[in-house]
Amino acid sequence: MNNKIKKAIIELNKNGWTVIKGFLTKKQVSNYKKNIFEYLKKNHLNFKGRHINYVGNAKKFTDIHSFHKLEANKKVKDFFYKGKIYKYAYALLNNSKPELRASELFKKPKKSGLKASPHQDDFYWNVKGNKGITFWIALDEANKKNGTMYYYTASHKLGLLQHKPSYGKGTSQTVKNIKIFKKFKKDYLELKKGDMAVHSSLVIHGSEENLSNFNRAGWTFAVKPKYSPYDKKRTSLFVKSLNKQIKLREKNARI
Ligand SMILES: O=C(O)CCC(=O)C(=O)O
Repeated sequence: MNNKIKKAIIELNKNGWTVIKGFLTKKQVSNYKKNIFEYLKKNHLNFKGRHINYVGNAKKFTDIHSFHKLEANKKVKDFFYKGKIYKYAYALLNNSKPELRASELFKKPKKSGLKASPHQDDFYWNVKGNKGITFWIALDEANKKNGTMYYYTASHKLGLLQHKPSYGKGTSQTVKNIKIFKKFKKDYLELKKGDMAVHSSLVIHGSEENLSNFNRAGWTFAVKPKYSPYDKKRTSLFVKSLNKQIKLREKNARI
């Protein structure tokens, strides 16, 4: 195991998140970004409901806020299973086989990108044991000005918390007890293209709107241990809440 991975394991356990600088080169970022964006340009209208969100009601490529079904693309799946990200996932999951449950793009366009209310990923994933990890690769620079992610450092130690509907596109649930946030330091990420943030599915995190003149795209891999099954009861409650919010959005868009 190399030193970068060792450091990542220590920080992830301590803080609930870590950053791997220069995970991809700028050239790799520009190639992957081009492929993903071309795929979305061609195919985004084939997706609806929970799989895609636009900043407004028009279904324009430039207005895509988030896309939640990139794992349907073979190249994306291969990038995970055949690349170095798999090695990180294996080590960070305590030497157990990782399973890619989803790959998403938080495209977050300039001047209009939406906020992600503070949440824990496992409230969406509903994986028994809550041992999942998210890998978030910066396809653009990300900082406080263009709606970078923030973490409530070490909040993963609280375990899974109660959430309530956020009514936000792309992140439909938010932590119910906001008083809890005061107990933790809020750390904002400063990422260059190709840096990769890694977080526990239990750490509380979110991001502000992007009202700047700079796009802020992040490409994510949601990973769980292969041996951990989904909790059916939690999944069905989550899906019910999500579908209710989507119906409401569609109704409001028609008014
Ligand atoms: O990219 C964002 O703004 C939010 C992403 C997020 O919440 C996540 O990857 O878990």
